Amino acid sequence: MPSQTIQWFPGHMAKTRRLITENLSQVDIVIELLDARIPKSSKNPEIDRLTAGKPKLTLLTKASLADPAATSKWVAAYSKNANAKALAIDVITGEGVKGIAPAIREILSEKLKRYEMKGMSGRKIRAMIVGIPNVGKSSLVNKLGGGKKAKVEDRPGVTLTKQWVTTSIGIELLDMPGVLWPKFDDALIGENLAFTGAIRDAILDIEELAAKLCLRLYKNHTSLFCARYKLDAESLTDAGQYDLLCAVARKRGFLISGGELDTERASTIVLDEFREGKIGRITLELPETAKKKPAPKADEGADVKPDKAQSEPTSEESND
Ligand SMILES: Nc1nc2c(ncn2[C@@H]2O[C@H](COP(=O)(O)OP(=O)(O)OP(=O)(O)O)[C@@H](O)[C@H]2O)c(=O)[nH]1
Ligand SMILES: [Mg+2]
Repeated sequence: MPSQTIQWFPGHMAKTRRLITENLSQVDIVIELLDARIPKSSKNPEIDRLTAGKPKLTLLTKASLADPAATSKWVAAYSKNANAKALAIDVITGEGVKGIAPAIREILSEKLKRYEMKGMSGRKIRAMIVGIPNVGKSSLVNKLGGGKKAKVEDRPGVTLTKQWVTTSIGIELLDMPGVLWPKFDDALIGENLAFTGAIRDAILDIEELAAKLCLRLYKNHTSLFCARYKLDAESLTDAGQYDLLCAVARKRGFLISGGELDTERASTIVLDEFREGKIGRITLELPETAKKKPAPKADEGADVKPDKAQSEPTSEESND
């Protein structure tokens, strides 16, 4: 899978861009969901452009799968000024969900005061939920809407059109299809989106993707990765990405007829277990910090761009 050639932009995403633009005037606020494991890579630059000027709440979702210390740093990074508020949430554990309505009311406080002065204090707030595919938009709508009103599945591209859902917290939510953008600045963004399940697996080379993930995990989350697959970290220091995938297959006893390693099965296992949080609570990228890592060797499937501008968020540091 040469990551630059991932085809992630099916036709319905262009339609979603139009849906966002067409419905923006009907909402008071945009709620942008980012995946807490990849808060930089899951931030669609087109969403900022399409929703510019609207009040926004950023939610880092699936927080139970991410490293809590990294999530705190990202919440701070995305809450830099009064108009930009961020919260970490998880709809499965319920973490942070109760904070959403107060955060929305705080962001809209001036507008709500004006409504009150006009005797319109009962007016419902309308919020548009946007984000990349599979980030948890419909799950959040169901959580706040108190029922299974929107379809949820663990694959990208489930919601195909807009849907209004009423909640008991005085906020009407507009669930939207997920949207990616046509060109990634950095191949790592495409990989991160594929690792976390935002891009359909059917269009990816699963073995190459899983091998890349093994290398990322071995390098940056060594103890979690090696503990999960009972690998000896010391003996793998020179291993390439495919060697690591083979090591997983060997340890798990995944063989096909003739005694060959079943790396396809190992790939599915590694990707599934990463996505389910079974390897550990792992965040794949961190906001910019003063600390820099040394440049990786050119053939290592580099995780880190050490010479990126200070203002840009960095890739991960070890946070095992
Ligand atoms: N662990 C965890 N899983 C979540 C969370 N939110 C959503 N999920 C899971 O993520 C998968 C996708 O959830 P959806 O709500 O369908 O995502 P979506 O953003 O609506 O996806 P599209 O409609 O395809 O764009 C489902 O398997 C959910 O159970 C969360 O906070 N924590
Ligand atoms: Mg959906």
